[in-house]
Amino acid sequence: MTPRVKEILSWYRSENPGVLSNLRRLLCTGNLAGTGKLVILPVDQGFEHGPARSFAKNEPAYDPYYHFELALEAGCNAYAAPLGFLSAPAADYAGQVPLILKLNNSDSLWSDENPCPAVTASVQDALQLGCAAVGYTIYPGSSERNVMYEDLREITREAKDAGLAVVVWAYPRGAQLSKEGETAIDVVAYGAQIAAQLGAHIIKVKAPSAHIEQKEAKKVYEAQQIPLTTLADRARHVIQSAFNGRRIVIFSGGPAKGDAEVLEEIRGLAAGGSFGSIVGRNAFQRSKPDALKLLAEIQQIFRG
Ligand code: FBP
Repeated sequence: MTPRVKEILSWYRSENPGVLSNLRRLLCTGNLAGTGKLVILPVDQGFEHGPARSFAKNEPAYDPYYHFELALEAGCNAYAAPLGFLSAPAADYAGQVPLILKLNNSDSLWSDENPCPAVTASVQDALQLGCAAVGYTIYPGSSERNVMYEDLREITREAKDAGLAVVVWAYPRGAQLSKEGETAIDVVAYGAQIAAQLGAHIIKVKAPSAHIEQKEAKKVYEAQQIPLTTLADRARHVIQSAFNGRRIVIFSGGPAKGDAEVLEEIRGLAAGGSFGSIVGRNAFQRSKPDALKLLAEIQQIFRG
């Protein structure tokens, strides 16, 4: 336990000892243990985007065992996946890396302007797998958002009763948001706020752009001259929007890109106070040696 981890846990003091222990597990595992930073491997893309789009670039990644090995060898704080990918090899890796079970998922075979993921696993599944946390995606901006918020309310209550931490993927999208608006600074910050209000312990958002989607918000951003020029400015604003930095906010890696681009983005996020990153495609769509090298560089940046 380091002073920084103690400080972070103090923001969650209203939670029970089970939840606090699991947050501590997440913060005190892997190469970044004790720093207050997290690098998590998420592998739900097989479900979300389909197997070929996800794994054909690096064929070993079709194998659910591969991702446990990758998370362990890379010294990640945790590994997040849907029920099938987690449970297939889970017995062979019991207790070796903190797990986050994604409790809902969408597929790409049906495109819906207003998506609503299916609930694909339960808190009971997470307990049986020995998970540290459950994960849940909300799509603020979808006409179905209230279904997700209300399901999450129930899941959060159940997870916390069982002593599990709650990680929320806050991904605004829906008919009334433009494509650019999905990552607009005002929208990403709003998504982070909603996730915090819904009881998330860890909030995962996409890296925000400088675009402002909502007219009423734009007036305030301009009047208050909220700095948005650099990625660091924007990351700082998103983190401020999640209870003034009293919630762990991490940023997703996005589609696969070159090392230099990934690292530049991570530097910007780290400079803005990001608590870390959740890096999927930019990890498992590279050969394992390349992924290990990149993840080590990412961890080095967050370590400072
Ligand atoms: P990546 O690093 O691959 O972007 O993974 C993060 C993630 O949140 C995954 O958990 C999820 O499958 C994916 O992004 C969703 O991406 P999109 O919303 O673009 O379909």
